[in-house]
Amino acid sequence: MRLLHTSDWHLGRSFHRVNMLGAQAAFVDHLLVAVREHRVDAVVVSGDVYDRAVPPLAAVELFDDVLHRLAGLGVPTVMISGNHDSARRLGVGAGLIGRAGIHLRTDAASAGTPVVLADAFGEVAFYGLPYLEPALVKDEFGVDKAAHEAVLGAAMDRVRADLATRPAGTRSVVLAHAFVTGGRVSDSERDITVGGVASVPAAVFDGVDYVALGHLHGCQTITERVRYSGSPLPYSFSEADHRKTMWLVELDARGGVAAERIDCPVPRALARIRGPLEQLLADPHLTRHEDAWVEATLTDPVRPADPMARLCERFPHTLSLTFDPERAPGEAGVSYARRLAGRDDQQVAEDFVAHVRGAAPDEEERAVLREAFDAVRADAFAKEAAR
Ligand SMILES: [Mn+2]
Repeated sequence: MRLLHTSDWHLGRSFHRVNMLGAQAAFVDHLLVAVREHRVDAVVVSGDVYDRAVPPLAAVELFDDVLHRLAGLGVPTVMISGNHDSARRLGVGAGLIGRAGIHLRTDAASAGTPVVLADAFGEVAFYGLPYLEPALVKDEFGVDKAAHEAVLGAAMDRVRADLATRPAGTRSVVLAHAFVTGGRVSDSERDITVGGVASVPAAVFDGVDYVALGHLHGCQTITERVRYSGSPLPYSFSEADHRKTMWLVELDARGGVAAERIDCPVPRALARIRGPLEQLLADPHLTRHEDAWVEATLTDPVRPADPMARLCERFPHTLSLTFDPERAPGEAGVSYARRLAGRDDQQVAEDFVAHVRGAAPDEEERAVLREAFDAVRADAFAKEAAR
């Protein structure tokens, strides 16, 4: 069986000030061409279909368009909700849409109930595990601890239990929206840390033939059977070196996996450039970036006048401008942005405590901070989900 695995469309999201709907529509066209060209048997979409709980109308219309066209091709599709989607909103009409062969799985309670498709070699069970917010689903799975590994592990126990009741040789595919340990992050995924832990070990997925992951926006192979497709479009400059793709997965008669990458259309290249303004305006090596979406970091010790307008004369698609002045060695005052780079909320808060009190927080204080951040995140997710 030949699968096309994609995720993290984030329909309705923009890239800095650029509306990406046109690029998202071009991706959808490309997806449908790929489905036909490669004679795909099933499409799997692993969450974050939309960028937010209540997406703009144009995004909803694009989603409606892709559903109609997939149904028109007669290619079965399995989709789950991600942490950016409102599971309940996305799931409205799922029963009816399912009759057209588009299977939306947005309810944690149906984790152990697969969509069963078949090819010449027999049946393939597709288990759609929507994004599982630990605090909201721990009761559903009867686990004590609101932790990603606990709830996903319990959901996978249901998958394995169901699979054990099926005829020997039944192949299996799991769709999940999660951060698996070892995966590389970018700046456009929303933090899902709970209890100081964001990721789950790949071993929670043991026992199934292929795991189609969503959440991380870079295409990556965790193991031969556990892969991220990544987002089809970049949503941050940290993705400047990504090659945006989908996985074309061949599941053989015995559940063996072979996968190749199908490139997505590139609306415009991304470039991150850094240096003093005059150098960026004159450097001949930067000619190749003149047509790119540009993130410029100016290192001038003194902020030059009108930098955005001047940069745009050479790089008309400059979208982001930051200042990181170079200072003489020994000179104090590393920029605030540089001090925060790569640090998560917890670390910033711990640094703050150390700064104002003169002593870093102890283990108990760190736990209090962690609980506060977890509570804020869980609350924000629950509010979004209920919109
Ligand atoms: Mn995402």
